[in-house]
Amino acid sequence: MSTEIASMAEAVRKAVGSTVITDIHTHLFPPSHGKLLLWGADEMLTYHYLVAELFTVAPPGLTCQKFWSLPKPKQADLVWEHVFLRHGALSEAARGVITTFNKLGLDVAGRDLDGIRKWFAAQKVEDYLARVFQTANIDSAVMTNNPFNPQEAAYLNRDLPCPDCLKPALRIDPLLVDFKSAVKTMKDAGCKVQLRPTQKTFDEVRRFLLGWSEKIKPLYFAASLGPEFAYPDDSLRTKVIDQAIMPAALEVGVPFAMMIGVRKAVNPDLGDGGDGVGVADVAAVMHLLQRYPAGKFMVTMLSRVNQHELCVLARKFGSLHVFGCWWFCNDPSIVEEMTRQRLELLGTAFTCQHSDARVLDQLIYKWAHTRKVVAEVLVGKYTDLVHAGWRPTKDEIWRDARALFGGSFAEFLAR
Ligand code: HDL
Ligand code: ZN
Repeated sequence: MSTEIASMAEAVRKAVGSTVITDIHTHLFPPSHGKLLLWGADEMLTYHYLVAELFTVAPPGLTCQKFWSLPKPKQADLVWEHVFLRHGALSEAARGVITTFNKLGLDVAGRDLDGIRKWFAAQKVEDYLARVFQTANIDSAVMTNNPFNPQEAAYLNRDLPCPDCLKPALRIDPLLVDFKSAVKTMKDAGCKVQLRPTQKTFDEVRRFLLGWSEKIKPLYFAASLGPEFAYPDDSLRTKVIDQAIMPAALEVGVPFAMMIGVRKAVNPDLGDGGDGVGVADVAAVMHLLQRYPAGKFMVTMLSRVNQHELCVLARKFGSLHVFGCWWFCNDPSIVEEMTRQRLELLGTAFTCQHSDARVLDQLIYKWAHTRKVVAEVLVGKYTDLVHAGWRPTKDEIWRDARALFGGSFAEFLAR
């Protein structure tokens, strides 16, 4: 028996370690979108997770204001000095930078940041992107394409080249959390919308969504929502969902992806790093699933507290696809807990992770760390099965590994 277990465990670690990954939510951009695509040592070191960490250990004289006034390499120097050298790269975001440098073959032990910078400076972004995808073994990564961001919209309207490994998603937060700014954007785009929520306005919002869907062919519509998100209620948000977003999503035939539980700007001085987390109400998702039986929904939630209830809901509705260990959940201790819980409640009918990478190079560490955790959870599950007489074949192990890393998502989209 122990030989069987050992051989199964080896097969699982190999399959999870080598399966190709589909990364279903990132903040990456094509190289043709210029500086929107972040990459390299200084971008990694100034990832907003690490900036927030810097200010947990920063010396008294270093204020956020002073930090933001510095050029990026100087910001990166401060993170490297205070988070890495003086306090140890023990956090997930810090350890991730080390993993990435290591897997790129850089001299981590030497701690020569300038030498590492020189290596990155010698990379050509198009080739480097391909190298990162190959190193992480990712077939494609879904972007976050936000037509309400003027800079992004300008690039998107130029139909610039985009490598096939980057797939579009239409990001629509302002429609739900800042309708006034959304109306301005849509008006500037020629839509006959007004702040007063008339049927004409909702029809124009739907036309805006259909127009962008025709242009970029998104895999899904996406929005991040606060812990207070409720549906249905008598808010404008419910009307926008019912009169515009869901009719457009159903007409285009794409899921509506909701990332729920972010408490925006709890400390605005930290910029993107200033967001927090709150426990949300899974019933809002339940009501959407009940209201739209023909709809498809992808949901990830930010609070650890919400995970079990979300999994139970996904057992009740095949139209709900649970994905990722989002943001503050993307830490090995919670990834392990969530993956174990999801396997126990959903089998392989979920997507175990998304990288949320904002910096291209992060793909390498976010997936290396996830593979390691998920492999050990799966070894445990298969061990229980082997002890009970079930003999998973190597093909079945590879099938199940792929399912968790994008296969189930592809099946969900195709259903
Ligand atoms: O709203 C989102 O898509 C979040 O993922 C935010 O971008 C967040 O800042 C983040 O980067 N999380 O990892
Ligand atoms: Zn994100």
